[in-house]
Amino acid sequence: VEVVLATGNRGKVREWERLLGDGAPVRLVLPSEVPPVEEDQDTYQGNALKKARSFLAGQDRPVLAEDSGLEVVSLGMAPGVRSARVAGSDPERIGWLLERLRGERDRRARFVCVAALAFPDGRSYTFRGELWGTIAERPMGDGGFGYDPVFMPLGLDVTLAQVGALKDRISHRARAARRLVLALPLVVE
Ligand code: ITT
Repeated sequence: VEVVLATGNRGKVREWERLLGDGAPVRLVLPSEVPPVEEDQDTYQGNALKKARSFLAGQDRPVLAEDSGLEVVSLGMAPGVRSARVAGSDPERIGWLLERLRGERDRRARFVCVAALAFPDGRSYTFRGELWGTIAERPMGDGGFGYDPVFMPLGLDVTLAQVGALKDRISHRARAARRLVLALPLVVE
């Protein structure tokens, strides 16, 4: 089945292409432009559904969109759904986070991804994945995107920006993608 991927984030596009690449029962279609949608919902699910549905207009194929974020325990699970809105560039975001956690011993955090699949007939389904870990004292590695250089998955002593292809097996996005692939035969008509 052909699925249109609606995201303006290059890092996400690269990962979804790998996650739903060879072997998956999906052919990802990448639109040349994805108009920004105001992410004003207070849940990942709400924002993911809003992004998927807003791109559905004029489409005859199902649309996949996702909303994701980083939740830090000692910050009351912030920045969470607002992760893309703190500071500007990726390095600025990381600076904002490390500044806030300076001297903090509790560095527990999790990544969350909610993928929404919306169909032209009005149906939609969401799939969630999480990855727990800790926030490093300083950025390490240059793989991935966003907060990856400061996120150390539980049980590893390197960051997500240092794990290479392993990210596609353990990430919040990989887990959401796996659930989507498992449900796919039951939800496509
Ligand atoms: P779209 O809405 O167009 O998909 P976006 O970048 O605005 O792109 P989000 O609103 O979902 O996407 O923002 C999620 C932010 O959380 C993202 O910009 C990163 O800063 C961070 N994030 C999400 N997944 C991540 C990952 O796998 N690694 C590192 N940071 C991640």
